[in-house]
Amino acid sequence: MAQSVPLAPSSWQFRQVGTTTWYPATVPGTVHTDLLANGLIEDPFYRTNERGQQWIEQADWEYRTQLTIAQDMLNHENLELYCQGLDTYATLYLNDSVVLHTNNMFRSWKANLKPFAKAGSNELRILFESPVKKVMPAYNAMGFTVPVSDNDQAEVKVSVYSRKAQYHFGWDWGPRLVTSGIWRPLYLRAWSSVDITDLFVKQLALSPDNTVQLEAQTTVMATQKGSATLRLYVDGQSEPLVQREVLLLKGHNQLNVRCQLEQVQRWWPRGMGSPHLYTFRAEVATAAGVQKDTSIRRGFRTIEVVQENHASGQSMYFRVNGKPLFVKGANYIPQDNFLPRVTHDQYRHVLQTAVDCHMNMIRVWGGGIYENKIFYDLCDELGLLVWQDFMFACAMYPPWEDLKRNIYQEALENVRRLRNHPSIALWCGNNEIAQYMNQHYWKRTPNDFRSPADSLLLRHTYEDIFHNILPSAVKALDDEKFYWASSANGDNYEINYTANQPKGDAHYWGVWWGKEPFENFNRNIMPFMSEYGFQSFPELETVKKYALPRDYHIESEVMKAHQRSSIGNGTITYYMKEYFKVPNRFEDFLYVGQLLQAEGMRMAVEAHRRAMPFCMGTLYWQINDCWPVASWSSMDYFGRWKAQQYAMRRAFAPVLLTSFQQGDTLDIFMVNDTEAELEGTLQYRLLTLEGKQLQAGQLPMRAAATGSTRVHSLQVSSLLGSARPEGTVLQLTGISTTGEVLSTHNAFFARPKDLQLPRAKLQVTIVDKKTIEVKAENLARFVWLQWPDGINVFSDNYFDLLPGEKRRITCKLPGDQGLELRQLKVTTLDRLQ
Ligand code: BMA
Repeated sequence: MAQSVPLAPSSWQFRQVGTTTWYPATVPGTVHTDLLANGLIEDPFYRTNERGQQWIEQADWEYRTQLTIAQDMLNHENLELYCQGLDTYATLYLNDSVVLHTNNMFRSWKANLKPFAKAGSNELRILFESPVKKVMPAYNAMGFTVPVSDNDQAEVKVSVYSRKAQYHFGWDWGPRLVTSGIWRPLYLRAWSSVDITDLFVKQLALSPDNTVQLEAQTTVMATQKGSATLRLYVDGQSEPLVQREVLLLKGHNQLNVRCQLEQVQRWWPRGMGSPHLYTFRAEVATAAGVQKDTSIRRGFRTIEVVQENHASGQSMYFRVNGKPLFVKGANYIPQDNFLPRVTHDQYRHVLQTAVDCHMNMIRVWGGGIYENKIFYDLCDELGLLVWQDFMFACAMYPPWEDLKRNIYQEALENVRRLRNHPSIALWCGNNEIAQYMNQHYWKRTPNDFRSPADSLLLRHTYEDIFHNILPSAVKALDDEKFYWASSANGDNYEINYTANQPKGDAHYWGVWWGKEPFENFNRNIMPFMSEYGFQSFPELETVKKYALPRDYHIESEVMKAHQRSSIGNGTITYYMKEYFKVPNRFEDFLYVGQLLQAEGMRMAVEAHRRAMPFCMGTLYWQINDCWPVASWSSMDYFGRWKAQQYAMRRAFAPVLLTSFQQGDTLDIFMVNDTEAELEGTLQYRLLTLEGKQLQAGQLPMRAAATGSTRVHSLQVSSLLGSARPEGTVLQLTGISTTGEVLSTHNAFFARPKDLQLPRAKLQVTIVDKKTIEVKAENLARFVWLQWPDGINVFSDNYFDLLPGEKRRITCKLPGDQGLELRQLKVTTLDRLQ
């Protein structure tokens, strides 16, 4: 009864409005990538090319294709064009008749082609108006400007006036490339009689004995009144789970049927169990035939965000299937400035990295996009929870009623689109606007506005969008989900680390923006840490992709064009001086910069985990990049793991030994995310960096389940005796009663710059084609193995080896290719001191 035909990606052409030549285009795509493919611009990511391409945002663009519509499609009662994403101000013409106007990149659109289509060839033309010019009349008419952060890199900041990905206008890790285009697929849909447009399997209740009460909500369009049979199937079974005779009315019908499933397997986040999924399919049969193309996947779990008052404030944690979960994860940004070219493999790589690093949550940050289906499908399958922001970040938004209506539709659509995914744990209104309002916006001088009323209007608009419009969309369509108005969000827009009554989630940027020492991660902890981070440069292999050897200096024009934080280079250098010796060679600077970032973030994650259960979540800023750049990412644009990524894999391990020195006391903690209490012994060895054992011993150890336990405290002065802190390392090993190594940890008593590192004297031997053994005679810090142009070739990297220690490392090389020592490059910190 319905036929869907995707529009061919290659039959398109495009041109700049006002010019005559049409060029081939790819759909889905963007203007920039089409210009690039035709050799009309150079790679926007290369050197400073971005600067010369700012004219593109000022132009209007047209796309066209010939749509061949078969007579049998035309014979249907309805013929529609589904547009999953148009960026942003588009007018669609079929055979020169206007069939649709759009004004929101985040919404999908449907055009009725029936009155305009003919059998055979039809011309579909899409006009994209410049997103920056389009809003100017309304911007000018307002009489005052809305406060927008400097992430919007233009003088006249118009990012907030359009419903378009905010990072397109620039960010402190991204270029300004304000693109346009058909960014998600288009398809033709022809149908008669009935069409199923949505299926939501709502979980009404999930009992302790794993019986789930469901309400399947099927949305059906019908062209006439009549009776029909609705059937719901689960997991490919031939017998329907429910079957109902229903009366369809002409137009929109929502058919809700209740049923239950017994002994379901629950969906568990990573680390708690397996993420079981069920497939549901709805079918509607009428006299005209059976419509059965709607299937969705669903997992059953309960997720609560628990906020309980206690003596020292208010908690904020996730309870999944009744069990408290310590959240480990990262913030995620769009993977490219040109979204349609991100491949499924790239999605898998980022999310698999998260899983490999023991994460259980990813935050989809509000300056990007509501992600593609593949993202959430993978999160569902991998057991990754999603903290989902609505797409608003770091700015106030204009007080326009039509914009608010547009936002409400956007919210309804995206909540509807994503509500079946068990991975979505929470909807959050925006990124940092509550905090922004408090810190910056209110400090504006009254002169910035015509009158206090303007300022109040913006405040009311904030309240309306984030406390009324968005939560009511969540409530209307997915009331089981928790809504959180803004991240970070403490008490009354205040984030006060020294508050007597801490509550909510926090973005702690005292490290980096405030130049506070990494050690302060131990002091600035709130119940849920949803952002903190530190920058590094990508490694040289990545820099080579956008810079020439003559650019190899962090202050060169090209390197600065790929460093968008106003304080970036200075801050990296400042911290490097504090913790490491600053090397002269560019390549070494990049390496040490990565170690610096890795050390800072390790200290942060360990501090947050030690603070469990007061702190119950930690999401670092940021896992990925949208172009090759110096940024806070732990993995660069090409998917290369930075040193931080390896450090995160260690720091997020389910069982973690960690230490923290305060004055003369070294506290040793065992953090245990498992549900079993751990018992065993803690072995310690104090060594010189050349391997002489100065002290050794073992102590009984017991670590609580799902918690952080201080298993021992050592007095540093008596431990070290006459040994120099700069010349010693304490090796800690947690061993279970059955002899299994639970975790190891090396504690140093001096910062890397002060360590008196002897030459590591590494020996690398080839074990077999894909395995090497690395052995250190003396302490080797941050062993970095490089393979020419390789991406994540080695099973571990940037690791320490104690004197005499050896490690086997496996290598991922394509096909039969074997390792050769002369191609392998090994770097350690001692060589740069
Ligand atoms: C946080 C984020 C981003 C920003 C990052 C680094 O505030 O929400 O807006 O890129 O810090 O400054």
